Amino acid sequence: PEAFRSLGARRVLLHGEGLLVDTVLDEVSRACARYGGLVWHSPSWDVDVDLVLALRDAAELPNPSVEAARAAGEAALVELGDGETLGDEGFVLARAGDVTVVLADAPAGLLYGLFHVVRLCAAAFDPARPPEWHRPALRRRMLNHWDNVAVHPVMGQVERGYAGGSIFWRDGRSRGDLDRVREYARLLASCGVNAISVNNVNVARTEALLLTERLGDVAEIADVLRRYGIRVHLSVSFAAPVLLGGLSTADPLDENVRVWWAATTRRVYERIPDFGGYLVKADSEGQPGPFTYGRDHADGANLLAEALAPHGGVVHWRAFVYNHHQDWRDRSTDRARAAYDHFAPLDGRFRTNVVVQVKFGPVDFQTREPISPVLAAMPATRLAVELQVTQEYTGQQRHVCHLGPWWSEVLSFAPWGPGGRTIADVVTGEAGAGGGMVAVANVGDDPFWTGHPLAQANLYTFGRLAWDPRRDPTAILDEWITLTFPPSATADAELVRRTLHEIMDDSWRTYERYTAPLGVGFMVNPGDHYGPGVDGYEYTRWGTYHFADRDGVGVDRSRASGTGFTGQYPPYWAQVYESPESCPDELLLFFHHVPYGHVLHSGSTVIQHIYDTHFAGVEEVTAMRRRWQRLNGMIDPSVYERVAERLEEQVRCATEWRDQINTYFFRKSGVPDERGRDIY
Ligand code: GCW
Repeated sequence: PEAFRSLGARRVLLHGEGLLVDTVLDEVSRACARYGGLVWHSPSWDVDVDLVLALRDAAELPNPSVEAARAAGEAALVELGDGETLGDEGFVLARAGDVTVVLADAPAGLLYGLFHVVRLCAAAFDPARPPEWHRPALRRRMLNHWDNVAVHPVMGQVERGYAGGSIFWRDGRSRGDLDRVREYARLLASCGVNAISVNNVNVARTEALLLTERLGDVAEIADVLRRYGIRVHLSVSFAAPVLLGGLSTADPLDENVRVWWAATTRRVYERIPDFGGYLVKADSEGQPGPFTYGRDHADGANLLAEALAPHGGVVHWRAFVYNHHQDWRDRSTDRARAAYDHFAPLDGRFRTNVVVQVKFGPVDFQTREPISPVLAAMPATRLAVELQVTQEYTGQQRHVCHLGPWWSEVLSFAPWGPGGRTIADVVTGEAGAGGGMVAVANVGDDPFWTGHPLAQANLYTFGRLAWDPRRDPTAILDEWITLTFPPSATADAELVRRTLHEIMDDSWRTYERYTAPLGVGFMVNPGDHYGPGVDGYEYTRWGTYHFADRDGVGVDRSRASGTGFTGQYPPYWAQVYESPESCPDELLLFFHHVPYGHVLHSGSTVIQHIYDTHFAGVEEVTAMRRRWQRLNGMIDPSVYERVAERLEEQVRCATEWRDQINTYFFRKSGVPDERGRDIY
């Protein structure tokens, strides 16, 4: 609420009509009621104001200072050279005399403009502030909830959820607490998210019913989210025609199946006119899909796309397809290859309202892996990159792990070689027609929303990066810190800010240091994926192996002697990754099996690197804990305590990682630590 102080103390005039304009009015009114400001909704013209929020369709405005502000905004737009293309969500902010003006072409632009003013605080009213305009680079900025309606016997209410229960569902039904959903919508809009799917991609029986019998529950959520410019999407089961429709097949080329999807989808739009579309996990980890009928994923996706097309909906079809029944003895199958092998040949066959949603890495949201080659292999397909805000493999919201720098590396990766187009360019697409950014959500019914209060920064950063994927993640983090820990009577704001940067800026790299080394991945406990389990997955069916033996470690994915995965990249990276000499250190064990004595570019051997990074990682976490203690008494005690308690756990768990990894590799290799530190 503090962030609204600057706005709420001002005199604000709002001009325009529409659902989202009403939302802006409500936001401004609440802020003004709290901090003593005033608000008018046109046509009250005879007033002096500090801020005007107006739709540009207004003809001349009767109040001279308001009209001057509007004219200044228009002039700024012309000067900025992009006057005609603010789009549905963009806005311009300019000053005229003592007045700040926000102009937009559509109500959503005003809503985002309002939140921009809130973010700027007093700076929005600085007379010297030059004009600026903003428009999202990506049209769809989406979160996927892996929330179950019915509690799943293993996964619970939220699959891979680390922030309590679902904010939508409890014990098999809708929670009905729409106030919480409303606050959530507000939170999302303030960081730019405009689409969410409300149920798990693993669709079980109860969840399948959301498409039909329980559609009313989805409609209720949609009614709330709509007020903040957010569309609802639904994860559906590919087998729905059989499960729900009583058909004998879900074959995508069967006429009755097509008719069923068309009719069912029509009913969805009757209830939810702005419904976003379907999200599908098919032929993956036990979910049904087109393979059952001898069809491919283009056939499957196009079936749903055809049903959605008349209503303007879109299918997000996940590329996360691999054999999860691999025999660990089988060295010819490589899970990293699977998405490309399945999808790249289908390029050009997807309808225009299909977005193929690709996990950022070829395996599974690891702390470090290369960027998925699928993102460079389908120029004729709309591609979205999928990130994981929920920290399944990055500390499960018990560890501080700020993921902005990692996502930024993903987005700025240039798959065709340095200086070429980037992943951000791919998902933006020509004229914004790309598939956008999607992330698995990290929010639950926890009082801090995300379990770890500092994990909120990941949610915020995702939204801001989806708005502008080229932004510096540290600047985004700075924004979040300033908004979340505003100056107060008891806090030295600068100390708080500096301390949080010290704790968070490099926390992803710290996490990388004390967990699985050099890009090899996994080494987590099977099932819950928390904490070290070096051989946890080594002899399983999941296709995630490290192949450590007494001589060396890593997965040979070269073309010369390995699985050939390197060949899925365009030539520049295919060559760089192919040889251990040119492969970047941080990915060495992802691409190569090397001896423990192999010398890295850093000058260290692999084994010594493992020891050094693991000792360093724990020291860094201990320093985080110490730094946090400086803030005792300066911030809300409940936030302080929650973070302090989680830092204890992080120190414990990082120590466990360090000792298990170091001991494991010492025992395998027999090579002692050069510095003689404790290895067990
Ligand atoms: O990372 C894995 C998770 C599964 C998840 C799957 C997916 C929803 O361990 O819990 O299932 O990815 O992305 O579909």
